[in-house]
Amino acid sequence: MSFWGQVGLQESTSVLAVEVQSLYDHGMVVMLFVFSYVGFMMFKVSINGLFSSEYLEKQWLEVLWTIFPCVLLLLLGLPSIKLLYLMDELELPEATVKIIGHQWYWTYEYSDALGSTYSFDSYLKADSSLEMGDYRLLEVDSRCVVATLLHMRGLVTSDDVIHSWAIPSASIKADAIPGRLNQIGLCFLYSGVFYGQCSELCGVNHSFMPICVEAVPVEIFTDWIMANHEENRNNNAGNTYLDYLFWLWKWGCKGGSVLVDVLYSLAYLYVWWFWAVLYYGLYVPTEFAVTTSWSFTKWTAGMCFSFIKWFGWFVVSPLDAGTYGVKYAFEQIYSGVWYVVTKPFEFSFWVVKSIVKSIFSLCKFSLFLISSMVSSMSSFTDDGFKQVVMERLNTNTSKFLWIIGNYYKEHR
Ligand SMILES: [Cu+2]
Repeated sequence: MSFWGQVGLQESTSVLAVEVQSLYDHGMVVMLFVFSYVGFMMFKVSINGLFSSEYLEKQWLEVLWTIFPCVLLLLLGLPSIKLLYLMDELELPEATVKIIGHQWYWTYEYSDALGSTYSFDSYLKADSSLEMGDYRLLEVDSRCVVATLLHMRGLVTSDDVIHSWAIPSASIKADAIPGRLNQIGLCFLYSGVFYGQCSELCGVNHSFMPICVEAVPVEIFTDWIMANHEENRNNNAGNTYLDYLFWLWKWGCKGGSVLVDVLYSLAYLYVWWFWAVLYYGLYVPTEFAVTTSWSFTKWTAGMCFSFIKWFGWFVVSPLDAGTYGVKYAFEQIYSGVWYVVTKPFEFSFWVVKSIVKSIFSLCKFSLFLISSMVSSMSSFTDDGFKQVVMERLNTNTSKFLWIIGNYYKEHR
């Protein structure tokens, strides 16, 4: 059954879905404007008997209706392209789920760095086993579990034909293609159960392989995954050859990471030394003090000193000092006018220089405006939202790394 709130897209449940839906709204606003304006013009032209006298042979009108649509297309295209890259690029995820499509069920696979691979199948829940509140044809026997507000990655593939793993409310859809891994970001904004369906026709039971993701707080996720890995490890104990390989791999990784750390620190120290100490610490402050503040201080001090001297004179004999002050002001104006009259070339050069300088600053400012517009257009969400999301992401990441780090220490 449909409700009024379901006319548009579903409520966003992931960080990127918020952006995607804002892009959708942005596009709708632009389209509404275009359709209403074009409709109005069509109506106006159709009832206007003097069309040819008003709209034909108007060069400026043609220029306008070429440039304006270009700007509109840019407004639609730029945020879309940027969002496309944001959705596709996943850097350093904290955890990975492998999602494998089968005819007609899904398999979810979680592996840890110690060689344990925990996987389970996720089938549609039959009507007879549905409980109160379960959605028919959407509920599964075991859900895919992910952590809320943690940078997680899904690797989607298939064992037989092409399927597609999709969760509309999180703006996720990735084709599951045999022999190929597609990656998706799984970063849900809050805990909950989110549903989707296979979105690529894959055979008779295509409609009966739903997707059900359960997003839980990071502590619960780690408890769940660690318990399952523990059980998995106990079941598969006693493989000495594999154990030896893992030992070799583990110590190789450790040596490599120490080497990388040392090289990185050296490079960092070098760069830091050059920029922080030599450039920003010594060169920039010295240059600033010498050029700007010194001349400015000298000029201000001179002016203050002259004014105090003149004021003392004004207190003693106001008439003389007042006359001198007026004369001084006139002299300043006169010398300015004299400079313009006697040195017209220098003066015009100064004027041209100032104009060029202001045009240059204006260009720089417009470039800055355009670039900030372009960069802000890809993110419609306000900074407060981003800040909250980033803070929680950071907290959850450190929690996750702390728990997982202890887990690896225990099993070393
Ligand atoms: Cu399918």
